[in-house]
Amino acid sequence: MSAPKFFAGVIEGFYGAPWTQAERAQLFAWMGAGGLNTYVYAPKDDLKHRALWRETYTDTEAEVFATNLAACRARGIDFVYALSPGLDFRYGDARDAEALRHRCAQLLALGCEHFALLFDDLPEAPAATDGCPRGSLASEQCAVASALFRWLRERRADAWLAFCPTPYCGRMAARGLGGADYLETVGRELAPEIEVFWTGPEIISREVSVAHAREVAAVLRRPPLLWDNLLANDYDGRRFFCGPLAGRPAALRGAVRGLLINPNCELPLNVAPLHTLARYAAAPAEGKWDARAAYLAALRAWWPGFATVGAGAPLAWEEFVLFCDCFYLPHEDGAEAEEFFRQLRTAMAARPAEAVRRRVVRLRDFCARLTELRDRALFHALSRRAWELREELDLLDRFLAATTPTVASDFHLPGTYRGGFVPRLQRLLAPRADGNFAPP
Ligand code: GDL
Repeated sequence: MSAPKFFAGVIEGFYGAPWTQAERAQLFAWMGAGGLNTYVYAPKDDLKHRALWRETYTDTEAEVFATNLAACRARGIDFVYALSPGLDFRYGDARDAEALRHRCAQLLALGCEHFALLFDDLPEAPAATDGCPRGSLASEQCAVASALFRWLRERRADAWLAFCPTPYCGRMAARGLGGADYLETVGRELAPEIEVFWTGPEIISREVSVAHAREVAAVLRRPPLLWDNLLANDYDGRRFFCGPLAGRPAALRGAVRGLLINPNCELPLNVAPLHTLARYAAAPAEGKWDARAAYLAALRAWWPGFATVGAGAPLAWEEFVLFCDCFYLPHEDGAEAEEFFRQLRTAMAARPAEAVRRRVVRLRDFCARLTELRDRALFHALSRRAWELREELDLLDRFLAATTPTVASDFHLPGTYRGGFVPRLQRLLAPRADGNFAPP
């Protein structure tokens, strides 16, 4: 018997503007080229995915799905259609179960066979036993998902369903989100063929170990399907992540059903994440997964996208790597950025610091020259983050050039530079080393 398929691919599952059709076409081309086999349609802020999940699609909207299904089919990618009815689902009300089936019927008619039912991010979840005739949220959700699965299987022998529990990471489970014994109930009551999404110990998990996956599998009575938010940036508009899938050993593949990344909201920023995912999925299970090496190879693949217009010198590879290392992973900066930071800190105490200034200026100029990128979509995706980095480097350069205790800049004036209500709020509470927050 052949080994079960390992699901490797992308979840469009972030908050904010969903990808455009042109972006999805690009995504499917990248995925196909990298051998990635699964795409999940789950954009949180697509109204009919979540807030208005009962409404049917218009013919025009249905056509868009038909196009995407065909594009995926042509590339060997399973298109998974996800629906998030949890915000206001009425458990035990036959009309809502019927609304789910109605929506799935629309997609079945278009040739979709892969579905997902998502119950993540429900603000009311902790207290939710009211409105649950079966006495628990987990039982209700399992009943809904299992019934839908049976209904799908009656129509398509190969129909496939995934389920996202309300507590979908270790921390949420430990806090009892969704009610007592939620995951145990899912293990017992959810039809065994249904896959269960899981994001790891945290929503954004720095590491997902084999031991962790096995523990979760024991409770769920099936290996989890990783919904991996490591490279998602919807929770912080100032950052993006082009780093590798680090913190997931190759052996983890044997302990989960698959790994799907929910990546940066800006599609053009996902070249390196997709490359490293493709490499991860193909890496020898026994070998050591060298995330950094995969990342550097991925940057090589991304580098042609940084071709510039005009007669100026091309951008420099060295600055490109440093720039990318400044937007590496949520919990760590890349090695070059880390080293650069150390140099900066040392230089600030030993001014004037000409050698470090040269490096600052090179990176600052790299940021400024991104305006010359031929790939305008890439430039637009990068520009606000690059602008911010450039501003900070410019200010540091002024400081490193001086010997005075303070430094003035006409371009960094209070109110405009680092201004705004949110930054003011941020200064009221500072994160401490133990992860708690306190007034600074
Ligand atoms: C989440 C949301 C996801 C979001 C991500 C990162 C899951 C299952 N749900 O909790 O939609 O993009 O965090 O902010 O991960």
